[in-house]
Amino acid sequence: MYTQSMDTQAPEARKAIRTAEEAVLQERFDERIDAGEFIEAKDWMPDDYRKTLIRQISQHAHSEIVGMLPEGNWVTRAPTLKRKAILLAKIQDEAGHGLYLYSAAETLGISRDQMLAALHSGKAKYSSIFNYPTLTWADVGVIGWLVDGAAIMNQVPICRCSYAPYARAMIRICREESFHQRQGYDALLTMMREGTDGQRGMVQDAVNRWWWPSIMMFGPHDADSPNSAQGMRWGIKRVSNDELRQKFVDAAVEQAKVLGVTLPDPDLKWNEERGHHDFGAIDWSEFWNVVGGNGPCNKERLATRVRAWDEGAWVREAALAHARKQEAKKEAA
Ligand code: FAQ
Repeated sequence: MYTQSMDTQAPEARKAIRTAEEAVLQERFDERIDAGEFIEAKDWMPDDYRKTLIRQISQHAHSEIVGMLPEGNWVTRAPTLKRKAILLAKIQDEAGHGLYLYSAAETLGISRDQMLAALHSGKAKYSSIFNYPTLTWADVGVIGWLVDGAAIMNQVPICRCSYAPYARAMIRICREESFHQRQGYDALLTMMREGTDGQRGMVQDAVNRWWWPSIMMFGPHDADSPNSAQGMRWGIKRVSNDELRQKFVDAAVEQAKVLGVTLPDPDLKWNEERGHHDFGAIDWSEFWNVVGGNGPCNKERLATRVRAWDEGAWVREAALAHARKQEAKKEAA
């Protein structure tokens, strides 16, 4: 056939040309990363860079969506109309963050259905922190202070991530996260300064339960973090897990003093030589147990997400039918 007769190169030769072309593209990509340039969706990128980004961004998106659940538990029981309105706005923001992030991941060639299927089947990870229960109203304030606080510490450097669509999404997300952190801290300050002894006790109890899981959010120690070295090389990760955790601990100690709560770590103390706070050993067996699906609320969180997806099928179908109708109208006009 004509096309075959034109194809004079042997498969090995074609492979060698492709490999040589890829080597040039790889070199150009490395130079751009070294120069601190941003990579856009249509630019050439190595497969592993693409896979790493899909992994991280989809996990991040799932965390935002599952992260709506612990606080959602308190919408109907918020103590005042003002607190209820603030909490609703915050939870809606988290949904928006999930949507920006799913969109950013889609630019890498994965579909939203694929990502959600991975979440619903329990295959995909999301942040360990959202597998803990919210037992009292003080938990909502502590999530804002500590969980959003840790999230911001981790996410500000991602605004400089080498993959531009992710970096752009993060700029907007970080602005909203600072409001989230402040609303949580403000709710706790009110309870500590204007509340009863019982309410102050609730705040301390919530801090005791959320402190360790919050510092686990940053992931394993650098020496035990399999993805860190390559993530840093590619400019996806700008600051290491341990450095971010340390910055978070240093900031939280001062904020705890203003609030009037103690952090539940007898080994937490200022180290003059290091210019940082030392802190106690993290229970990594608890962390990996939660990451592995066996935390206090993993099963409940996943079941809630799957139920929401199933019960929302009619909304997706209606939206598609509406879009098809609009399209047909446009064509007929
Ligand atoms: N939970 O080698 P590394 C939020 C996994 S958003 C579960 O260090 P990497 C907003 C990790 O995936 C919170 N798994 O991995 C909000 C990896 O497993 P894999 C989410 C974790 O990627 C607030 C393995 O361990 N933020 O809170 C966790 O270099 C309030 C080895 O770890 C982001 O996702 C964990 N905590 O570093 C919403 C930020 N830590 O995938 C509602 C973007 C580690 O190889 C209410 N992500 N693992 O099977 C990142 O910055 C990074 O992915 C890290 C992990 C730092 C999370």
